[in-house]
Amino acid sequence: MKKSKKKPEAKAKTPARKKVKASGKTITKNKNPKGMNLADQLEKKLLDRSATIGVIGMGYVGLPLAVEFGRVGFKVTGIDISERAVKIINSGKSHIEDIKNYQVKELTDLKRLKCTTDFSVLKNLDCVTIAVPTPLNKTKDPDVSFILNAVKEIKQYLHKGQLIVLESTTYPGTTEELIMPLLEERGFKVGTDFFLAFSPERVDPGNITYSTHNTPKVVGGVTPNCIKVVKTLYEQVISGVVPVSSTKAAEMVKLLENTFRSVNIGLVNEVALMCDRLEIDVWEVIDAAATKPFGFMPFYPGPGLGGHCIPIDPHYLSWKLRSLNYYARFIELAGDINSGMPEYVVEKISAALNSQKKSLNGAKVLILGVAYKKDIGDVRESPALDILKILERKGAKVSYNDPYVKNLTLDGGNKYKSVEMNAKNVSSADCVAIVTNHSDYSYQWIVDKSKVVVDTRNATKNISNGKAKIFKI
Ligand code: SAJ
Repeated sequence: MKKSKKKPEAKAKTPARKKVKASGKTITKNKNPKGMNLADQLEKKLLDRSATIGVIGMGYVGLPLAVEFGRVGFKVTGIDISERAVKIINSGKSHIEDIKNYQVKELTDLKRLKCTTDFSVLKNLDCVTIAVPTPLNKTKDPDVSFILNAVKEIKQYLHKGQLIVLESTTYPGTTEELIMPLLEERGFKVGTDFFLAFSPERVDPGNITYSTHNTPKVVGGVTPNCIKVVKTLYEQVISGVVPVSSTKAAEMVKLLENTFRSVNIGLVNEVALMCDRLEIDVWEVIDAAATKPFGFMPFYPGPGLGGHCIPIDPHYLSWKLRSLNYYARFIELAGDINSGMPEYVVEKISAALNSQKKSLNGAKVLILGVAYKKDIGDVRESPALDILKILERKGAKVSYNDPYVKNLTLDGGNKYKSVEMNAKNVSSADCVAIVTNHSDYSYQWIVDKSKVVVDTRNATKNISNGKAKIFKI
């Protein structure tokens, strides 16, 4: 019998390069010890940073998340269908306001962040988070097509030991009723072969206090192993991971957060309509109520509800409940009131023009601020767009200024360019309407130069009336 050749004693390996965890504990890159199940193996790779992370959707949620993972030492692959976004990020730049270029460049230089439109990279990724849009379609029903497209790609490359996390806001049940069956069609068992979880994003665009790394993260898993690995994943980058009992609970947490805002904004918008009829200054009333140190949280009236979340997410919840024969009255009522605010603002502009013996038809109206909230440039679902459209329809000659939004195309096709904020443009307008209260504006100067001002944000609260008459909502 051939003598088996004894393998020369393997040379003692130099100890694996020690890496120091953010917490100061050293971690070493060991081989996966025999006998660990896939969840334990993934957990170990997360702790020693050898796990590879994928983020599908390089938008206002995905890019900050990718940056956080890259910053603590993970190798991150960003996946997006937009060639433009991929190109910008790979060139070391950011295409979203909350992430600065240097934050991307740091990581691309270190080869810790690379983006691609090629989903086949998924076959080499240990963890994949999905941060794609979840809009409403024309009939105000959930449009989960972006999630489904991402999941179909993931399914193709799903492999043992992989963790899939949905972050996009969606109706309760999406993860386990829609995604899980699709992925299990590959013959893998969730919780044993692969792991599936939901963790709502809580990005507040423009918020300089709270960003991804210091906003507590709720996580829900399909099985105990799923919750274990998703908790470990986010614990590497976020202080405060909050596990809940299921993915449905985690999906519902997010919808409660945003429905809470939408309903309270709807309430305060209705209070504004009531105070208008009572000839009471709603802003004074809210400020006074806000002096109550307990049991009250101020919300403020506005021109309507903008953004890609608050006007939309609650309708994911009411849609799901309709399928269970329940009518979510608060959500629908708040939606009615909030979506009626642009019309109310136009009524105020009409009243302001009347005070100057002018009619809306033919009047020159200057809108200040078209972003959906102050100090950002995002116009998605912005009520300013509705106000512009209604004013156009009623024959007004509309222009706008927004330091964050240089150009604007209304879905009807009309194109606008932000006009200069100069005395000529302001004084020549028959009415100036403050729709987004950017901090850049000098409100005293605006009131001094305007014939009449409509203020939808109480931006002129500290301004002496100047020569213009101020109409507040
Ligand atoms: N608005 C009012 N009155 C208020 C507060 C807001 O009219 O008292 C309007 C705003 O002008 C804006 C809209 O409502 O048009 C939404 O405002 P928002 O402050 O909720 O801002 P978003 O939608 O950019 O961010 C929200 C997050 N905001 C906060 O938590 C403060 C949070 O609800 C979510 O984390 C995030 O959406 C999301 O991604 O879901």
